[in-house]
Amino acid sequence: MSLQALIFDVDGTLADTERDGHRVAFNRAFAESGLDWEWSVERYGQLLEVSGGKERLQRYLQEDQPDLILPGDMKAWAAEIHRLKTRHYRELVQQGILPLRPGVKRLIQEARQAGIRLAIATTSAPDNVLALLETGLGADSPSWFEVIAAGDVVPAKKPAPDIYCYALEAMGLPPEVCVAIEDSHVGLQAALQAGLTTVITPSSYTQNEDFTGAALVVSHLGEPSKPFQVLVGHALPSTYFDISCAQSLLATSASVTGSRIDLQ
Ligand code: XBP
Ligand code: MG
Repeated sequence: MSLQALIFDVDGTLADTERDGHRVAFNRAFAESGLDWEWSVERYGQLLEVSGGKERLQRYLQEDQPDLILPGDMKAWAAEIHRLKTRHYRELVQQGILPLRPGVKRLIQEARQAGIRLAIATTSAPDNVLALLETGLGADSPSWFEVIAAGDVVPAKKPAPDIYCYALEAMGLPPEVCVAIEDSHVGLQAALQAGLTTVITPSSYTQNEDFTGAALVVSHLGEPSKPFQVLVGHALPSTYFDISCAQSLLATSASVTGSRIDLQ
């Protein structure tokens, strides 16, 4: 199969956004709402098991604030806090404190030059994605992505495959011609269930997660001057992740799938 598109996750993959971005933005939204809650680095790591900020907030309420009496419906309350959080997150991103991870910009530029199509599949809210792209890659960069599948566009968030299926459908492509780039176990489950060959670049919160099923796990996408470390799988002779590397992963996983079919 010939590679036609790369589908990028956002948080943890494009940039390490959770600890110093989303977590801090939540804490600022709590303070702005008169709540004396402070999500520590450790507690936030546990809450990341739930994807989606609004959903994460509801999990926190159930587990840590069971006696809290809300003025109204929990979902509406979470949506309002989340609206404040999104504003704080955008401000943090625009301050430039969340740089793109190694190799992200290079790979996106290479893909554009090679005519490989680009998409985003994330649980994060669309505003967050736009802020990160515009700050990291330039004001016109959102238009480089044929589809930015984000947030509530599908009701079932990762690990459900829905957001990847949505992106594939919007591009009119089957999964066999695309490679997904993720950083987490939850994201990997979503991509695999959508039938995608998946590369993992673990982020600070996901270092010790289970990446069984990934085609390749590398420390980061790497640069010619900053080689990646291969954690699982084979990438030789590449020392950084490029289009030819994505192409050969696709060819390998196609032959694996083929041999599985042959055995049945
Ligand atoms: C990561 C998430 C998001 C962010 C916060 O998404 O689970 O919920 O933590 O963003 P991904 P929101 O790795 O799929 O990019 O508060 O907007 O949900
Ligand atoms: Mg992620």
